[in-house]
Amino acid sequence: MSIKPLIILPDPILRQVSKPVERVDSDLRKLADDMLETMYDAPGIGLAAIQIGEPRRLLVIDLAKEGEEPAPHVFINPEILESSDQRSVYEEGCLSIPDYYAEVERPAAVRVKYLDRDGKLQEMQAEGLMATCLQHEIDHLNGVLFIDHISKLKRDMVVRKFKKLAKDKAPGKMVG
Ligand code: GNR
Ligand code: NI
Repeated sequence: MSIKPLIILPDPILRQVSKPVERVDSDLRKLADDMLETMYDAPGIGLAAIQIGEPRRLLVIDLAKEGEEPAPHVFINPEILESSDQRSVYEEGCLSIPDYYAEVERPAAVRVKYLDRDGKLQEMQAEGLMATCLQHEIDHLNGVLFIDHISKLKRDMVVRKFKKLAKDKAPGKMVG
């Protein structure tokens, strides 16, 4: 297992639409394990493959709190089958947009189908933080970020800040 570097805004990789997984084999399970290790190290509660530069429709989630038993979930080719009319608001963050948080309104509950790490078809009815996290991660598979759900004014501010940070860190950039 290994920890992979995270892709950070404004890297255009984050805007790629990920491709369906064709085969759930040991290579794919290795990628899922690397994603879990990278997520735990960050730390975060979810991670989409594109956040480590792999444009495949695969995401991992673990909502267990500190001190609890880990509860890793692997979702392959997830699809939202149904979304509730009821909405809920969560303060979201993203490992690809470090240290920025904003409230996002989304359907409060979703029903998803996906393949598990054994390639078996599964369905899950999710609510609360699991529903929010699944929607946040499935957005990543479609090149969508949580800042796409906030006001344009706030989004432009965040993107400008991260563009400046990336420029200041660019190789060849001198101090002063
Ligand atoms: O670690 C994460 N926390 C979080 C909090 C509220 C809503 C969504 C998330 S997902 C995020 C990790 C991440 O960037 N996943 O793509
Ligand atoms: Ni994210």
